[in-house]
Amino acid sequence: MKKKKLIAGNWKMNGGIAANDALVRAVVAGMGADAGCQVAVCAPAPYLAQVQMLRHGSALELGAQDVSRHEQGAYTGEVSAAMLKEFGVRFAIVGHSERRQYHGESDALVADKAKAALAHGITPIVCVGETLAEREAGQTEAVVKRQLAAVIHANGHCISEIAVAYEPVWAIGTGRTATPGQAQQVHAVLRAQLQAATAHSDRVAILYGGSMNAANAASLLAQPDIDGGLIGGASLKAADFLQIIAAAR
Ligand code: 3PY
Repeated sequence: MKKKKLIAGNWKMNGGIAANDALVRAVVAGMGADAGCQVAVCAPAPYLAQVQMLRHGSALELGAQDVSRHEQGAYTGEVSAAMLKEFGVRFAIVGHSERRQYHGESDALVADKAKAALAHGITPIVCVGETLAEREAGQTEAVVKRQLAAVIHANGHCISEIAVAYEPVWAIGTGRTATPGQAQQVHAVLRAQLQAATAHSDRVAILYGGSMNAANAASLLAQPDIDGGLIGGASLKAADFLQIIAAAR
């Protein structure tokens, strides 16, 4: 049976009570009872409860944009995996390049966050990707392999329970997208790395992220090793997000 693709919206620090209400209602109505692929929205933490209520009874899944490496305690501002789980969170993005870049997140921290999510039955969407300078220096493969290796090393036999998102940093929020060929090349490298790490690598969805939109989704999703998308700006517009979902069927 063909594996269902996963389309996850990353709202980033956008939204508001009224806007979320309209967006989620439109997405749920447009998806229907069976979207033909898995669909999730990763909302800012304060809105998780709202989205959880709005999605109730639908096929839309809930995701968070980050998770603490810690279980509980004196970690002001942090949100634990156990807390996310209580709100029905199924996915948590970890290691998005915006967190690596603006919050100094290391490979080791990202690996710990993935571990914390897995311990509570939440699928971490582990983001990897190279900067423009790294691409131009021919380091793309080495960078993404190093980032994924840290997560593989920390998570051992659980590694088949993660999802991976290849997000070239130069394609994030820039309107530039990797060509389907460029993306496929990196996805194949990640696939081989996962195959070497686990006999169950076929369970791992490898998503493409980085300005995927309604216009380019079909050609990216047609690549053999692209199992879905992590969608930024286009996930904030119901019509665009629904077109991407349709392309993933
Ligand atoms: C983008 O599409 O720009 C993203 O960063 C998705 O996570």
